[in-house]
Amino acid sequence: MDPSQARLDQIDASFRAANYIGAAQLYLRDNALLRSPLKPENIKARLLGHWGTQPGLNLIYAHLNRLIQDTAASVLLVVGPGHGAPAILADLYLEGTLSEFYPRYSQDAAGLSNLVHDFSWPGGLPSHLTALTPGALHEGGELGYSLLHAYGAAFDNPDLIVACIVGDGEAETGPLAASWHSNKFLNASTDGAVLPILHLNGYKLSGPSIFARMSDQELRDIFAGYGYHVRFVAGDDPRRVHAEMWPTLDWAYHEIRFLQGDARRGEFRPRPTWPMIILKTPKGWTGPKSLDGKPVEGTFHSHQVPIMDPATNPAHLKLVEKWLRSYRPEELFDPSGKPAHQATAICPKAGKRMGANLHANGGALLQDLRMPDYAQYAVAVPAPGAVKAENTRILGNLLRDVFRDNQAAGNFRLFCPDETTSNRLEAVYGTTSRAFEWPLIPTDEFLSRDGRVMEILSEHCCQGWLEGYLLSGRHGIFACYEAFIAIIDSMVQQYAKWSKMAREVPWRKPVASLNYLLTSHVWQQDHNGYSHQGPGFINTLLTRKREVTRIYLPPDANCLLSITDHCLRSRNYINLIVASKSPMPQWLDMPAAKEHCSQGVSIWSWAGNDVGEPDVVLASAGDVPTQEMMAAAWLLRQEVPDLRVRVVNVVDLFTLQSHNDHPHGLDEEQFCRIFTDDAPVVFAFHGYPGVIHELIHHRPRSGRFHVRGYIEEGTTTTPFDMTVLNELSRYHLAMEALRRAPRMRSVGGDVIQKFELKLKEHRAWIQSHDEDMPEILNWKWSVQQSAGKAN
Ligand SMILES: Cc1ncc(C[n+]2csc(CCOP(=O)(O)OP(=O)(O)O)c2C)c(N)n1
Ligand SMILES: [Mg+2]
Repeated sequence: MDPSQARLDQIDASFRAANYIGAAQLYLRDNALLRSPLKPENIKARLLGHWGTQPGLNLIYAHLNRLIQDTAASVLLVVGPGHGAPAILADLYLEGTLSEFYPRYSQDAAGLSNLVHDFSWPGGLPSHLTALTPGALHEGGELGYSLLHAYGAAFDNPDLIVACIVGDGEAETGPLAASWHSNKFLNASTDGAVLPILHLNGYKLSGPSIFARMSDQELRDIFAGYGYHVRFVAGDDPRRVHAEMWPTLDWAYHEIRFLQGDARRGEFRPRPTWPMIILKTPKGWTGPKSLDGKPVEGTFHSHQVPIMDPATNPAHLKLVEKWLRSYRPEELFDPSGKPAHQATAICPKAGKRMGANLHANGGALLQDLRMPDYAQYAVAVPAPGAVKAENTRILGNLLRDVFRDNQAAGNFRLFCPDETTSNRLEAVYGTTSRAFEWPLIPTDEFLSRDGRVMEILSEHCCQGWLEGYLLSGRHGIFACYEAFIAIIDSMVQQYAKWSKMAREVPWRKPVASLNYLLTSHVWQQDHNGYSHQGPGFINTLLTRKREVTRIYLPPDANCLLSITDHCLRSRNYINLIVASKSPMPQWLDMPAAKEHCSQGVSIWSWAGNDVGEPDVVLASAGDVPTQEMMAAAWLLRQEVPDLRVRVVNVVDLFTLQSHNDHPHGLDEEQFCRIFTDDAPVVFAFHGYPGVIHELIHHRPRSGRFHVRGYIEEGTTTTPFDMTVLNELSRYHLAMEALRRAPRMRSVGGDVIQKFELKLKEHRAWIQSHDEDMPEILNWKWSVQQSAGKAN
């Protein structure tokens, strides 16, 4: 549609109104409509927030509104510079959604006054976009993830266009730099579209952006290489920029529809080139040009609050007033304080407003996953330890059928940095494949346009896509090498913050949980060694809000099935599952596994010999530690039959914490029923020992817990040697039990000496044979019992 002057004027009025409301939020505690001269007492005591990015955001918002009016498209907006919250709040206010979600911000003088006052006020509106913001699924506090969230929301949403504003500073971050490649995974037929708008306002916080110093040709070239067709909109005269932005957005929209139309008729392009806009407007555009002779507009000096002392400097107060009045507020609000028709006429109506887009409140659209009965994938366990299995390979069968059963709904994806096969989950390729939209060649395996496995060698991309996918109302799981999940450590911290806040926002509906399957874990790195050993993600989740995180360490395949089923059905959690991919002894049959997992921790009475009071409790969490602890129990039964041991297995780590500190924590009575009141506990743990000490800190006599875990020893060596190096081997555990059990102090010495000799023998053996001793390799749990029953 050709730009009409009347609607260009409406766009400009909306742009001015939003700039006014945005700037007013930074400064004014009252006198929001400037109906009297600005006085020092109208100025907030603490001047917080960011101005520089705001005008660009407002320009884009107004023009997207026009596009929606003309096309009725469903547009979700992702705002990379989340520090521009006052701008977006102003736009939401003008379109009316802010008032609908928060009646305190009604479209009248009182509502506007509240909005302007509340921004950055204690208990008021935060300085960034948050879960409180209607229409938002992206915070933009920690920069770098906007484009990933945008693509995550677009996958499997064929009718959605996600407009994504990327700051030119944000674009320098690693995750953002990697995320341009997301278009190689976007199916033009079955997915929606993403329209990146790179906002070249020239500056970051205190320096120039790299992209802003590149020539147009260099920018065109780099983005053409990424598969984008760039058009520029540039200028510092709002009227001219409006006149350019309108047809450029129309062009982008038609390019999107053109690509989609072809694909939806079955005519896929081998290399679809998606549109992208580079918007070049000055940072702090329309704000104060200079301050005390120093340029402000068009420089990084406009990044935050450009004039900091208007309450005490009368000349600066005048400058602020002049700036605010330059938007002509008397034209933008009617006498009642309601935004004037001219300023809101460009806003779409009802559900078409970006603040009302339901995809930003994904829980409102969420459908349950159809879950096959996981018991049908059970490993038959005729007796504890009688068979071995690769735990993740068994899980692959369940995931394969989750894909099968949810194919029609198209709401489940697996995200993985190029390791689905290595993680032994390749059964999933029985019902789906890996997504890839660019050219395929005959030697490719498990690769197709409609694959639902998202493989890119970027943990950042996997995490960001999954977050966007979940927050827009779908389900997923992220399978990753344990050591390298730390790459996204701060991303998950940010996600946990969003999740915590979202729970406190009544209109946000629960979304599917963020599920991690960490495998190729610390104890099985004989192939890769030290660099691949890092169980620290447990620590990361340990310190997040207790409402949000869950940590599971299933000891075998049947427990892994049960736990994964639970996690995939759950809502609003961050679930961490750590599981082995190597052949491991299987302990519990399916009924016992179900029971054990539902309790989270239980006594494996079939593995111990305590009748009543044990001398020592042998506890473990994690599959390899459990194997070593079972072997330790076995050794002790052979060598010291008189010693009464109780074997305990922990699958849900938070059961250890006090129930006052975590909802999964056992109450004190349950805890003492399992761990006794005062017996020493030797604990074999998957991760860093300090984790267990932290969890049991409030438990009675916590000093009786003696934890063995990963102590940062590693190299390329045999699997058993990994446990030896970290003093978690069966011999170390058995010796610890003998040292700790009071009755054994006088009699355990000989056995301890024997185990120490075994460790020496082990060292010599692996040096000359390059593999573990036969008694380790061939060890099997052998107390003749039926398959384990948890109790
Ligand atoms: C990962 C990360 N590093 C640093 C910061 C601190 N920071 C906040 S805003 C900003 C500059 C952002 O520049 P740009 O993306 O160009 O946004 P705009 O110019 O639109 O404000 C920086 C460095 C951050 N928020 N996130
Ligand atoms: Mg910038």
